[in-house]
Amino acid sequence: MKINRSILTLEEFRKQELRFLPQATGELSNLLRDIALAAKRVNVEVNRAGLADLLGETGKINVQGEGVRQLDEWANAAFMTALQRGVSCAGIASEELEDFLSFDEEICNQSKYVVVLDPLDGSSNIDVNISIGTIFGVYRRTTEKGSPCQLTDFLQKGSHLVAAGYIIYGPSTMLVYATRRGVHGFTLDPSMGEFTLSHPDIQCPPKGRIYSVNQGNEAGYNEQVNRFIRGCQQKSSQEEGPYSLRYTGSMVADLHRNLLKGGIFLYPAIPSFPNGKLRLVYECNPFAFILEMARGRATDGFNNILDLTPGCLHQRVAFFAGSREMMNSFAKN
Ligand code: P6P
Repeated sequence: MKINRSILTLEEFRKQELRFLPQATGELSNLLRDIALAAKRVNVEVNRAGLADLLGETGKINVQGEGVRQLDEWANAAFMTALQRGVSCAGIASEELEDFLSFDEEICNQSKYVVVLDPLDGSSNIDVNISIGTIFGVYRRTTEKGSPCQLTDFLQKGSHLVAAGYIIYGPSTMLVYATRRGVHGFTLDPSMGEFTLSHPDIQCPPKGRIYSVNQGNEAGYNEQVNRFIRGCQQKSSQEEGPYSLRYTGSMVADLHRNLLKGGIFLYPAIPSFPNGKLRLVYECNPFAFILEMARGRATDGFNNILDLTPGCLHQRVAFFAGSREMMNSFAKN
């Protein structure tokens, strides 16, 4: 059956996809529904944060040593609730939780999936109205169904991801969802409260004119990174046309733009983050999976991100990701 790509809601898309996977139980499809439900709830709060006094710090410090904003906590609770009530997930690991959380209810223990989650990344941008996002990944658990999930379920390589995606809360709210069958973008239609298929079969252009890096950290970059950045700047004088530096300080916004338009995102190790700043389990692995499924690439400067075995939930890594030809140029430079 050929998928009818006219305006499809996420529900209709899920049902049509299941036709291609006769052996599927529908559990992953239900998990996607639960994530979309939480995303709609978070979207409402993000859109009214400025009015509802949900901005600002809670005064708490998370496991990262970073100030926890009210909306971070609220978003984490929204996704936890939707995933627990949806009973298609045995537990989660979240940026906002020091340890993983097993839902440990009989019906949840029967689920074959666990979710890794950054509920609201880039939240420092909330106060200045820059796009922020949720990042998620779905693993098939390695521990036995029927028992509570364990830490090992969450410390799998990114190459073991079954699905991954993000929601970007921007001028429009969009859910991008990747499986080994492809990457698709669904834009929230606020008039009916439904995510609708707006970007079928997303593929990252093999090269682009955008490089995304925090040049304020340049003094801490190694020679390979600085040589590549200089190369991007010098290309401005060649016939290929100018490169543009685009960096918002919101990973989801920067990587979403580069996924659609082509480009490279760099967050190297720096003295204040000697292992890199971004987290492997719930930020870099999901984006590496999405990019690889969209013909892009992601490394830590040496190894494919998806080949790394996480040592702990909040492990940080250097992260380079984007168009395949630009990534190859970076690797060779
Ligand atoms: P810097 C946001 O805090 C975040 O984790 C990512 O979303 C973003 O790409 C990065 O940090 C920005 O870090 O050090 O450039 O402000």
